[in-house]
Amino acid sequence: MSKLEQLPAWRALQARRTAHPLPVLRTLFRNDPARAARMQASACGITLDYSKNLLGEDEFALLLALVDEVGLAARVQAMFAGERINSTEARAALHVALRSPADARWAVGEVDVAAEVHAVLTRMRAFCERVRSGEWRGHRGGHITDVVNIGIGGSDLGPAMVCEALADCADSGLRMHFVSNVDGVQIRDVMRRCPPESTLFVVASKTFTTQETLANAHAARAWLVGALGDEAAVGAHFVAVSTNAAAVEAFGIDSANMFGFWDWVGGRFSLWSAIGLPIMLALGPARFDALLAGAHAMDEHFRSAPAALNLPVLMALIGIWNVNFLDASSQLIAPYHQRLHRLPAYLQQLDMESNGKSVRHDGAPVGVRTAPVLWGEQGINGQHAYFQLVHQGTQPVPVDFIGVLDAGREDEGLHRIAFANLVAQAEALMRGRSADEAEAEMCAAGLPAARIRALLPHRVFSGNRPSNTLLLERLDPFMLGALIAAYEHRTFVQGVIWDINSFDQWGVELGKQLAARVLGELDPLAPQAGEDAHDASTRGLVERYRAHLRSSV
Ligand code: G6Q
Repeated sequence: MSKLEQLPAWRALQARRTAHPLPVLRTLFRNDPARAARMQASACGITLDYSKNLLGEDEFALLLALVDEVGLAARVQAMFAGERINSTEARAALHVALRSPADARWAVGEVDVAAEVHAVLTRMRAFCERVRSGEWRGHRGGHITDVVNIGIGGSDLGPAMVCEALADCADSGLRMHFVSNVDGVQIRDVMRRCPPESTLFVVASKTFTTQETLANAHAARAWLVGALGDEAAVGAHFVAVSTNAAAVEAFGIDSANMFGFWDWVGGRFSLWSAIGLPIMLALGPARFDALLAGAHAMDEHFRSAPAALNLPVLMALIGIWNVNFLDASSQLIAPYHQRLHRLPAYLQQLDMESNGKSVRHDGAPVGVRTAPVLWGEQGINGQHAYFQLVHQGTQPVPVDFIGVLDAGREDEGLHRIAFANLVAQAEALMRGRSADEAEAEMCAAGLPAARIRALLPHRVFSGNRPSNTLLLERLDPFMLGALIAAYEHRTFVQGVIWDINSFDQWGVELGKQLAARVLGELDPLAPQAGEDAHDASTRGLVERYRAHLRSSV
């Protein structure tokens, strides 16, 4: 039995789960008129209603006790103090320093992190103002109309998601494009749409060694030089965001046009750093500052609010209950706002890359289930597709409904329809439809008794399916920053409870290594890989591709 399973609160939760049937939400709401008001918390313009979870008072109290038993406060302090909590890479995880005010004091070892962060922000602001105002000129003297971010994973998902989410307050007129896939399709689409003389490429890669990003960057560079007929054009059309200055220079980008960040910024926590350059280009420095301010406000809430009122802690505890005590193996993210349609993909990386681990800090097996499969897309579309399984499937799928109160546009009437659906879905999952209710509905519709009998099992919804509802007052930079930071800290808290390192990603490495080897073997002129190089299936796939190449020349 793991250390976690031996903690008194964990054991008590387990015992309750075994000895008591799950609470029935309809009954909980009926018997406790104050439940909804009590099981809410707000911070930074975001309200979390967690009352539609299968938690009674006792389970909730035990989850709060767990927070103390795992020593969360000390771990939070260690993160904010810049300790090397990413133990396997011997690095701090200090993304919170990226969004703190200029007069804050942060240090990693002897280094004054705050000064470095704000020096880069100052350079980013100056650069973005030049591009946005038209002062920055392309090689042929025209101003920039299109920005293409080339990056992948943490160097793509954050900026892509935020630029989309806040597109309504983008005022630069710049058209933003994101290229991450290396199959040639995305970059070709961009090349078709963008005029080379007015396109700026942002090559974003922490390591500047990532195969996909470098291959796309080289393709973009060849296209640009080919179109403008001059190698020297690269200087006016390429900037880089990286921690690897030497590799950036080797690529041909002047280090004056490189914006740096640091090894203590994990890729999936990096949108607040220079990786956010496309965001600042699209929205302007003031709105980027507001995004940082929202995240900082959530940081302050996270480190100061008591657990029972702490948004990220509550979200984490509910997740723990769902995963470890209700056996939920997935978590659905359902934003009811079109602009948030990339949020699930962003959160998928944040959570699954951080907590998709099976060993503890000390290398021993965790012993309990860790991160669920996180998935989703904007909720309205989901309702007409996969929500069927969420309502009537055989496995519990906890949902995070995310809604925005202020439509902020002229189409309030349409927005209201989306909001009504959010509320109705959460209610339907909670209430379900009993056999009596289903029968009464069919009787009222005049169905014959035999038909009612046949249909009844299909028309019953068990209900009692858990969900959170997160409401943002507005979708603006401040609240989006706060929302993202809340999920970041939720992930961290769960990592603390499971005693895993949420900041490394060794699982990504093996595939990368093998891909480099296979790429060489796909060359039809390269000698065939030896019998023992791969299993028969892998060898067969490689051979199939080589044969295809040979037959198509
Ligand atoms: C994020 C991961 C991963 C990373 C990409 C891109 O936490 O480490 O998604 O962001 O592999 O890496 P580079 O930025 O180094 O190109």
